[in-house]
Amino acid sequence: MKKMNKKEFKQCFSRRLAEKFAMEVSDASPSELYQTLGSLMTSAYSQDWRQTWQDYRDAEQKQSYYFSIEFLPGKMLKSNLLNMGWLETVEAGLLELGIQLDDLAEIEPDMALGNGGLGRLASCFMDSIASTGLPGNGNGIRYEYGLFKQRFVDNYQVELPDEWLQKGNLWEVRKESKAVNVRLGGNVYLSSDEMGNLTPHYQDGMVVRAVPYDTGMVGYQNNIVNTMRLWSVEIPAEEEGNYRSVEARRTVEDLTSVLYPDDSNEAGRRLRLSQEYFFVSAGVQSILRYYKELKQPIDKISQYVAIHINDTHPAMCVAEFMRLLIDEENVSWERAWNLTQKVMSYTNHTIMAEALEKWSIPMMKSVCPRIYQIIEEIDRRFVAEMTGVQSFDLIQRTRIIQNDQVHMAHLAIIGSHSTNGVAKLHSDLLKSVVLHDFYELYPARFNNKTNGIAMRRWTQLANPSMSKVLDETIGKTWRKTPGDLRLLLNYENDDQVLNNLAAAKLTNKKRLAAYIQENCGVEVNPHAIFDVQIKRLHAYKRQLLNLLHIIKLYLELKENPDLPIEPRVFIFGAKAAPSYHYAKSIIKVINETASLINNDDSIHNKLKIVFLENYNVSLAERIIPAADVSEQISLASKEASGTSNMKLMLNGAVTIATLDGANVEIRDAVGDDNIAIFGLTEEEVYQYYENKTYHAAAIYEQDNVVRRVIDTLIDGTIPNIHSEGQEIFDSLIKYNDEYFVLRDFEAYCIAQMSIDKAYKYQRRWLQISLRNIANAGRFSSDHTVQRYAEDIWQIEPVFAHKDDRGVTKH
Ligand code: H53
Repeated sequence: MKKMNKKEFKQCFSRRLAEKFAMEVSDASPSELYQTLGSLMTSAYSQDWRQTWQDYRDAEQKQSYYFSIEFLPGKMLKSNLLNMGWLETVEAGLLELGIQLDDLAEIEPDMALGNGGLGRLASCFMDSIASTGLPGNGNGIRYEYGLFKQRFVDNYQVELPDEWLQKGNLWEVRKESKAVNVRLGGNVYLSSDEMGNLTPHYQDGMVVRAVPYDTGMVGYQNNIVNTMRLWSVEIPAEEEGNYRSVEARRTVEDLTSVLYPDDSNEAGRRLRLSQEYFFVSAGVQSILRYYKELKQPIDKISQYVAIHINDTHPAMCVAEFMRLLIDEENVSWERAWNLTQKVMSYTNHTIMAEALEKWSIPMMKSVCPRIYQIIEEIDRRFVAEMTGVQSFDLIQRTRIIQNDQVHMAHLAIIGSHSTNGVAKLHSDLLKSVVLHDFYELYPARFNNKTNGIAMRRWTQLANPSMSKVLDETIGKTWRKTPGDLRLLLNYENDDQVLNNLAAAKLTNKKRLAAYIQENCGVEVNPHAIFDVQIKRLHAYKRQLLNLLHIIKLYLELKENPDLPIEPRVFIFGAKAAPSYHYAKSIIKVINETASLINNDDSIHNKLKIVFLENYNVSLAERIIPAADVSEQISLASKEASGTSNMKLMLNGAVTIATLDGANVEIRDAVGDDNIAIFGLTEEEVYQYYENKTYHAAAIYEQDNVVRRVIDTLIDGTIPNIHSEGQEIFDSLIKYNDEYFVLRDFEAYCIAQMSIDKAYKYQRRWLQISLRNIANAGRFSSDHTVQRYAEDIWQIEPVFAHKDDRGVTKH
């Protein structure tokens, strides 16, 4: 990519502004300036984009395709500038033109085509795949409306549409010529020739056009630009006549209109199934079309193509790939099946039963009848193959079609060569409990790939103050090699370094405090502990446990305003699925508790609660660098991995956590003295399930503290929560507290006390914080994708084909 100095940049920028808008810098609005900068950037990397593509093709490299129903990149302006190696020059050049880069960055809407961890992980992977020079592509849906915008009205969550495309999207390129047709609905019947070959015949149904929009995924200063391909639906020109009515057009447009706002919780709707088939079919068709251009025999396809199924949503890749091979390419079933298993791999992201997709047979038959036929045949052959080898019960439990439902995880496991979990504990649980039957059948397919995060976004972009201290202390190699953060351990007794880190944290806290003041009208003390829980609102994540502890502190302070606790600001960020009543009630109760506590002068500002609206990637970039404490308090066994835990640790926050998901590996990385662990272990949780000995009501009866705290939900202490307070109270006492909040309450309070105590000894606290930063390097997603590349996809970086300056050798 062309490097520019400041002077050249300023010239180019002014010239481009004049060409595009016929304007001078002084006349242009931030939006026009943003458009200008963006267009300068895309034209600068487009040559590398084309070259990368050509290199992969010329070298006939195996490529991976990451199929994900969600991608959550957030804003791309600064991240692309950083990866292009332009950030400093552009920032300084703009400043000389009287422009703040951050003002332009603000213009860009967050690209929010995902709900939470799953989508964000996919985007961290896209960044890392390009940055490590791996030939990998993304494949997903270009939703017209991203995840809803959250507002609070009367302390309730209200959802507004996210019209992110309204002002255009300068990063995407519409690729009309790469469009494919996708068939949905109707009927299909098979005819057989004298050789017994079956041919499908389609009747009715609809054919829609899938048009790809490609976005360049710019690698970190390596001249590689990969592609994230998102599909949008259109009515094919030749079918216009069939779509005259408004309703008929709507049915088509709906396909890529909205992202389902549920996170790890399936809605099981027909439209969702149609969305899944739409992007699966479009993606697999375009892969095959490309492969055929290479003129290689079909039997070699697994040497060129790896398809990754991210959670079960794209599991139909298995059947669609089979369909194309047998129906379109005339490959026999056996050969096609062999190739399919070699090409496909699958990641499981949850053990929550309600998130493991199952589709009713009638629904699947009506959305994608041919796919259903193929799944039926896969299931029939699976049963036949296993009969006599495995027990009847095991076969019944593992087959794809059971009780009139199609089990998508079963399809993904049976149809692929690799199944992985996303943290050690999670992968172990898959083997020992959740997918144990499959582990018995296919032990070699199971593996772990602990999640990771795009280090550059979560340090260099989000936390420039800390990054500067790191540069001054350990040099700059950590920017490319996050493992070098360990060098920081040499400075754990260096007061100067500790103070510099503290000063950087304070800068970030002041910045967040200003944002809080502006957006919530709440004044917070930047010297207070900033205690952060940011993630989707879900009962298993236990925001309620956090709230109950806050209420306990409040009651204690009311009794004794001089209680010697460190002032704390509890910060929440969370969206609830619009249909998730209980989660919305928790939001309401936290907000009402915040109003009560924040306006109570008698506690001398020792406690504040801030629930920031519309938590998204950009807000995370503001909150995380300012955090002192990271709340990772899900019920053990329920959080597959978590990734905010890694981001917060990297930014020096101290974790208070259960031994769940990747918290276990964070504990191993920092050691017991640098993390506050509490609560039931996963084994203990399973024991309770087995013995059925948990009685939340008994804890409530016996424990005065618990009772006092819980009663505030229903005794009027917290105003305006009449029905929500009762609902939550009942969930705990009447319905026996599904996520063991009361059981873990005391242990949590003790762990919180240890946090309070540790913070009092600032030097020791700073040392703990430093050790967290120093040990976070292992959670780089660069590392994670390299493991996927080597162990699962068998793909290699293309650096081999480039010299040191990134110039392609021929
Ligand atoms: O995926 C994250 C994990 C996290 C898990 C999350 C997730 C979703 O966001 C949506 C669906 C799903 O099955 C899982 O809850 O623990 O860190 C990335 O692996």
